[in-house]
Amino acid sequence: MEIAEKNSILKEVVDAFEFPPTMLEAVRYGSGHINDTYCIVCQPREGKAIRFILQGLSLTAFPRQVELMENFIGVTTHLRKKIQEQGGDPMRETLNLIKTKDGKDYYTDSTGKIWRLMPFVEHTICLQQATPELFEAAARAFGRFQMLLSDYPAHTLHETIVNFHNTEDRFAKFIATLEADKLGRAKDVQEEIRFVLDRKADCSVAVDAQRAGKLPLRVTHNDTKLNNILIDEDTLEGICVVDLDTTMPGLSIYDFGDSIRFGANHNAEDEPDLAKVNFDIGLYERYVRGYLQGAQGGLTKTELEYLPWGARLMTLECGIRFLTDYLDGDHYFHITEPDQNLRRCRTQFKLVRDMEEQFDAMTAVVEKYSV
Ligand code: ADP
Ligand code: GN1
Ligand code: MG
Repeated sequence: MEIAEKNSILKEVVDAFEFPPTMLEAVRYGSGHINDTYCIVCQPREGKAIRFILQGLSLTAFPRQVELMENFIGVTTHLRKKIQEQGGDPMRETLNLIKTKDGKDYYTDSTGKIWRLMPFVEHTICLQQATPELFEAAARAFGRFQMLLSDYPAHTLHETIVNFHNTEDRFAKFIATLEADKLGRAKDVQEEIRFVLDRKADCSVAVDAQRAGKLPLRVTHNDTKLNNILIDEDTLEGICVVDLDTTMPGLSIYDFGDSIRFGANHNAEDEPDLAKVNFDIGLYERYVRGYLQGAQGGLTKTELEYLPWGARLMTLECGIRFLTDYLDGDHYFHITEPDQNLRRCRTQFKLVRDMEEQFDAMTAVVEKYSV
């Protein structure tokens, strides 16, 4: 068997689960920035090879790992029931856990990190960038996900990362990191720092509306990137929402906004050439249409009004988070090159500028599909 990373922890983890007879390989998989994801390929005695997804949860991002898995189990159990009631296939339309040899839902390794094993949802595609059709399909699926969870008892969910999308709090953490300036990097990123400081008031827009009781607290995914949805190869519909680790009480505008942040453009998140980074209002329109269709009229008038702010804020917030991690020494987001977090921050800020310029048009698009 080829274990791509000759890593003793990985061997320990693999040994904790029961796999079909011959394991062919265990290799790093996907392009998530947080968890350690592996694809395990096994050859049973008969039939075709079988794939699994094995994931180790980041201890840096998720210090409350047991609570996180309680959320995961609660949410997927609820989704499974709903999917079944609606005549769907819960093995394809949500994530399922495979138990350890000693009957547990996950394995805790000798460093305290939790690992979970899931069947690989086959005959699906996972995209980094979308065509308009597939972006709209992803939007429908994320809208539907929100509605499937609309009757989930939100108070039973743990806040896996406290203040995850509290942009005001993200601003405060940025200021603290800037003041510490551990690596002396601040002097070289003055323009980016100014960009954040100039938008301090914006950081309060969503939390102010929530505090004023204008926006309802819902169960939200909170990380609705395009690569967190699996699209059926044949129907080209979004079928399975993955990466449920941040599913907790939140605002619908966060889920809408994070999808726009990542998908309504034609560049990679770390594209170095900012001339190639442009917010595409055509893609935005397709997402609005799909999301509202998937949400089936379940959003309030005020939520609809704030959707464009969701896009602007999630993009600003993500840029602030990348810049904060850069100033802090790149401890949170996985990087493969030294300045990657800075490049990611710059693309986000370029997109924020574009959205600021086209904000009236963004609002008009939502109005067009809200009637
Ligand atoms: P991260 O938190 O690091 O982003 P994800 O849970 O998103 O981790 O997993 C990383 C990638 O692995 C996803 O973008 C997706 O491509 C793939 N993936 C995750 N779970 C499954 C699954 N059950 N079946 C198929 N692919 C999966
Ligand atoms: C992380 O795990 P992943 O790669 O799907 C991050 C999101 C960011 C995103 C930026 C738990 O998502 O909040 O928006 O990177 N997840 C966590 O690409 O912090
Ligand atoms: Mg992911």
